[in-house]
Amino acid sequence: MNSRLCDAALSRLAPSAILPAYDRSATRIGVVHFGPGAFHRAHQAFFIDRMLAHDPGLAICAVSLHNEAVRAALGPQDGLYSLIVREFEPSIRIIGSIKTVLTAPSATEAIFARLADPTVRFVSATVTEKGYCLTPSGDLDLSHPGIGQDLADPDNPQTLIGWLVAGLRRRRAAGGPGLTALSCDNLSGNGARWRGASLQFAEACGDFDLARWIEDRVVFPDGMVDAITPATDEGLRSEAEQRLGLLDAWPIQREGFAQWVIGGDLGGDAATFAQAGVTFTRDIDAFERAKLRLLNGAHSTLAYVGLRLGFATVSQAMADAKLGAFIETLMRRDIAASLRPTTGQDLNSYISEILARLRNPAIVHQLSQIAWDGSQKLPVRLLETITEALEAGRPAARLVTGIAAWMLFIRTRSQSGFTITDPLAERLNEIGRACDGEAIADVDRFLALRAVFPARLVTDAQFRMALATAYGQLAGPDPASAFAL
Ligand code: CS2
Repeated sequence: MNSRLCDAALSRLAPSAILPAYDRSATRIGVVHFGPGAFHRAHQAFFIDRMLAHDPGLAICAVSLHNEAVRAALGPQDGLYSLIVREFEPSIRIIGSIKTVLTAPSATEAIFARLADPTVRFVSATVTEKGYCLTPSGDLDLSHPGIGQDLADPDNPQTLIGWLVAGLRRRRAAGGPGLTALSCDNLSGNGARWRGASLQFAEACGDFDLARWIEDRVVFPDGMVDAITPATDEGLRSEAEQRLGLLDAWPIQREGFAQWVIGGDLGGDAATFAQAGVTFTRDIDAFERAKLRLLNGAHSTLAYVGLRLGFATVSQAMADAKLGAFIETLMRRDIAASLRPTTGQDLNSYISEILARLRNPAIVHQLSQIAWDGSQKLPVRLLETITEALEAGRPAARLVTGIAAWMLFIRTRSQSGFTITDPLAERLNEIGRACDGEAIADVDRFLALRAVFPARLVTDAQFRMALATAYGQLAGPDPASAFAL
């Protein structure tokens, strides 16, 4: 049995492993990150690992909001884990940027101390779309159970919004400086939405002075993040152990491509971020829209259509000639038409690059993983594009296919008793079980979901009919007829 990966064991690592290029004992925490899931550890923690060679004051205190799993895995490893980057020749790198892992329910005061610590310059988050507790219009959802709980008991927060505002309250009371909040989630205007929700929460608490302080002293730049990161499984654990010669309880894997674009300049930290490969732009909206609509819109369409056709992974679905061609046309025609490329953005090349990434057989990315949380993902990934297409008089038939496939996915899962992973799972199960296969009636049941479908779309006859047509084709004996070009 190999010994565990940890600081003391680094000297025993296999020579092929890339080690942190800095002295870990000299690093200091400068970032508090909420949500140290696989994507954070494959992406932001990787970029910060590169930064630490230039600025040892940017180590991460990772905070899990709900469960002990990450702390249980990385605590005995001094926060270390391995990252396998699947390029032509896979590489394995030890990531040392996470110095401490705390679990919110059992470490409240320790987390508040970090948030009030003046040497902490950044708070960041990877909590997925649902973690911001927003309404479809992007405001704080004051009816959200977690927000209600945090308003009732603000000193024991459960949500990202509750934690940040309570932490800033202590920071302000201690006379601390402002800080920068970096959202690393797939939301358009992710920084602005986090800022707006935080201000609304502080005001709902009646703490208007704090809200003004946040307005003046905390910056929330928007950011676009991208790296395809398949979930960790036992096969990856075995591969990591074989490559390292040590046991890593939670190795991470990702594709070779990784991109982090920030709207704004980060002041004195910009050079360190740029040195690590982070890019800055004054037109973050163009980068966010392109990524969320092209890559994530294709991902969600592939997930639900691919599962209907019996595929398990992204590359398997893309290898289907008809489906692969459909996705390429969807991207190059329907989604590209909704984008406004900025200076230096070459959409055709960007689309070709994304298609190659989706077709990469070395990346075993489960469609079932992408299919989670459809009620939170589809509005920003496909519904906004559809709305704009209808308003511009552009065709929307290909765009609605992914939505129709999601409806069929929910109906099939709910009627076969399989779990639906989605914040609206209870409501979706009710709808799915009520479906009887009559296309327009089934579609109308889903369109009644105001938390997903805006009135503008629900009242659009063309949208409704296109949905019903695609839904009927996908449910029928020849589902591929739904994506005949
Ligand atoms: C995926 C994303 O699971 C999903 O919803 O579409 O996690 C995707 O892999 C990342 O956004 C890629 O940057």
